[in-house]
Amino acid sequence: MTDAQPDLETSRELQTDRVRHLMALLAPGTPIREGLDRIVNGGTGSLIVLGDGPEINEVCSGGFPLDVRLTPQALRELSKMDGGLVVSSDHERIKAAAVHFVPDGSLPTMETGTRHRTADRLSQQTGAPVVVVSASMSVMSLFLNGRRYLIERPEQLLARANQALDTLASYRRRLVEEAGNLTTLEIRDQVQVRDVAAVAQRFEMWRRIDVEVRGYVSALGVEGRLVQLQRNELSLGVEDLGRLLTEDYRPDSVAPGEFSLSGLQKLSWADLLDVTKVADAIHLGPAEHPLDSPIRARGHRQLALMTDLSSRTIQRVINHFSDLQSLVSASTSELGDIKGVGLRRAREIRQGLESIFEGDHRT
Ligand code: 3AT
Ligand code: 3AT
Ligand code: MN
Repeated sequence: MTDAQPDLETSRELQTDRVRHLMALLAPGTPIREGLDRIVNGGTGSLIVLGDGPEINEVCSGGFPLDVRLTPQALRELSKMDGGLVVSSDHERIKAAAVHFVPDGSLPTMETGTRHRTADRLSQQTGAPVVVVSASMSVMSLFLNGRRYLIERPEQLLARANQALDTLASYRRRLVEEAGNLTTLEIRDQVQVRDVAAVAQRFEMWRRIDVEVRGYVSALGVEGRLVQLQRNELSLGVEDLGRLLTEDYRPDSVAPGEFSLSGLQKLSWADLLDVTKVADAIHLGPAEHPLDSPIRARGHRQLALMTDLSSRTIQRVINHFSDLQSLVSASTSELGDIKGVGLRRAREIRQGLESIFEGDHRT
């Protein structure tokens, strides 16, 4: 698997999305998770297919068909029998118990115990997720498409979530710092492609850790509240920053809405650390725009930071000027003459712009 193959990359992304979704369905607070915890604590094991239908029936032999509501108690009691359980795809009903599964024995698996080998092959053959509680090791695993994912205990997840939160906080600080630098350069009209790329780079680094933190939040279920609150705190304003950056620096040749930072998502971590590759991925360079070529903001970010204007009014003002520099040199009456702006808003804009030029700016 190399990073140069976009198809693999996408399918890997999709798979992680699916795993993340499943981990949320198996998170603390759900009936199925409470049942799994009971099985672990009781020292018995279990083999549970999450999904029913013809492709599952094909690999079932023996057992007892049922159709009972999935409760933690039922899950534990029915797991005491030899064999496995079939659970409906929505995790609401138990459809069969004490089933002996007979998936294709030629499917490859690295597992050793018969329960785990069966689960691995079952998931490969049917595409359905399969959950195993190991009686001998007291751990829970999720099998999906030939891979095994550990279903971690909340305390393990929390430790890693807290580390990720620390990283998120320091990435946020760096992002705010870079955005502040950019503001300074915008005021002096000294922005180069590399400065915009540096903010974009920091934005993407922040976003990646944020995805990780959100994964922990969903896998933690009811135990994830505090992590969620801290995450929300650390995300304040960041999405806005990403949007404003693209509105400010979208090349004229690209239609609004067609320019975004999402091109950065396919970069490997190593490439993301390379500003040239970052500029390239969002089409700021280097073919047409070498890193040190000058570039001007339209003014979206400064207007949004310095004033309380609606984005519609900001767009009107920006449509009127070619870039931030010509906006800055406009007089109050010139601003007030723009349709839909008026004198009061024009004063607000002037004051906002003057405040950044006096250096007392927020970032
Ligand atoms: P016990 O009376 O519990 O010993 P059982 O027929 O109820 O026997 P289990 O389903 O409890 O059997 O399985 C017990 C172990 O037998 C689990 C596994 O290590 C071994 N085993 C079961 N099926 C196979 C197989 N097809 N090949 C090798 N080992 C197997
Ligand atoms: P443990 O870690 O011991 O729980 P294991 O992978 O070592 O799991 P075992 O061979 O010890 O698995 O088998 C344990 C039980 O798993 C025995 C039986 O109740 C269940 N099991 C094994 N193979 C199947 C199968 N093909 N279908 C349904 N249940 C199975
Ligand atoms: Mn075993």
